[in-house]
Amino acid sequence: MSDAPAYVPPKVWTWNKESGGRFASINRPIAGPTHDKVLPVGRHPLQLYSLGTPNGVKVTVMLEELLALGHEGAEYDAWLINIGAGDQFGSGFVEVNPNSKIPALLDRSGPKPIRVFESGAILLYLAEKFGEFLPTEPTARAECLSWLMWLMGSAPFLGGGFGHFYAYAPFKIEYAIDRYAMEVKRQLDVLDRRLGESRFLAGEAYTIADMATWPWYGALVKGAVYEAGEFLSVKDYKNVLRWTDEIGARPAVKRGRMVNRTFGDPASQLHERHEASDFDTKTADKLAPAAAG
Ligand SMILES: N[C@@H](CCC(=O)N[C@@H](CS)C(=O)NCC(=O)O)C(=O)O
Repeated sequence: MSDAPAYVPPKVWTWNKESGGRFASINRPIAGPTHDKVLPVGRHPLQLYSLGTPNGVKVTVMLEELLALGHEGAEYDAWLINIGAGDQFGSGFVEVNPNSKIPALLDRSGPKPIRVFESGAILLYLAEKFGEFLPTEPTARAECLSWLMWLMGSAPFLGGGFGHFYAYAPFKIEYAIDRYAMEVKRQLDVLDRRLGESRFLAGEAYTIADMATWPWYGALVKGAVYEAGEFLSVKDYKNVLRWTDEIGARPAVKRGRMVNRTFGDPASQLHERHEASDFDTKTADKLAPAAAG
């Protein structure tokens, strides 16, 4: 094993603001707002404050799926929260999510706005509100909730563990990469075995468990996150690949993954979504074609 930089933990941990990691400028050991900022509110019943990361995409896919089924009450304004600039620490955002992380949802359809934070809770809230993508039959419902909770517990090992140490840490630590690569491959094998016996995670029907899992492990097996496809031999997980492709072909998924996206092909980035027509007229390539030339 290679030598890691020598480190002896002090008696009491103190905050090193210059830790050098990719997110050093936004990571803090304290909660609460850093500045006053009122959140914008659009005209639709649902206000989403988010960013096109895997956790954000879970919710925009769900909203686009609900709209595709004809649920007009699922119309939404998706506002961009720039986490690199610290928008998640604005007072208005913290009122909607005291945990200062995207995605956060405000349902203004009733007499009093209802806040929902944590992507898994948002999926469940929307599934119950509209009666979609959450089976009612007890066995399938239990499978759906089990896989949803599995994802919520597992993805931090992929993102905060493997992704952080493999792609973002200021130096490579073999022990950390090894530990999290092993866990992520184990998780991929869990998924692969399940998807070898079942078309979707909860059974024959596509549910919120798939919507939660696809933006993380689907992106991973396509080599789209952390440039780790080869390192993790993702091609071995054939059932996950089959499931990833089937979900990725859904029109609502194609739309959902564009919302609040700020990276990749400009034609795939819809920074804010306020109308269904925005997908045709307001992508980054169309809003700022002059910026390139
Ligand atoms: N468990 C949360 C995780 C959300 C999360 O980690 N969001 C990240 C972006 S993917 C974030 O907002 N990070 C900002 C920060 O940590 O300050 C959920 O699923 O909603």
